[in-house]
Amino acid sequence: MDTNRTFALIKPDAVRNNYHGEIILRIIQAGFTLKAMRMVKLSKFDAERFYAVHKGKEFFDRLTTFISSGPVVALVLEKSNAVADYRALIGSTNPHDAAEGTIRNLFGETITQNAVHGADSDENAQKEWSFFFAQKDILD
Ligand code: 3AN
Repeated sequence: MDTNRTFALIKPDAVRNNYHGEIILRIIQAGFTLKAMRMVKLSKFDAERFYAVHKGKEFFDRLTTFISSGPVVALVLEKSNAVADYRALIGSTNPHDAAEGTIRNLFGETITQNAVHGADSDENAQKEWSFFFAQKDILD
């Protein structure tokens, strides 16, 4: 399992607000290297597949409608301790609880429209980037 890579998604609210450039800059300045990047608009069907682990939860429809509402930027990021360090950089799921200076604190609006996603384990990171990228699209 690759412990030096994680998967990140810049969500439609951040792209709509033109925050995606600044978010990528902050990710790079925090020491991550971009290994793959792709901008895409998901269908509702694909959003439901991507967030399948949340199926049945009260917020599932709200979340998948939102994620398919506009373009997202999918990223594969490399750094030692990538999963944990990226989650520290973005802060808590709810922007109102996210620590000062974190990406969700700076750019998130609500628990659904929270600017970015980050994989929560090495295993999920790999599953999630495989949803957006073929192996050949990811730099060595
Ligand atoms: P995180 O992205 O911080 O790992 P998860 O995996 O628990 O959070 O949730 C996935 C996404 O579902 C979150 N990014 C958030 O947008 C949304 N979400 C989580 N909990 C709620 C909730 N109670 N109400 C609305 N949306 C939620």
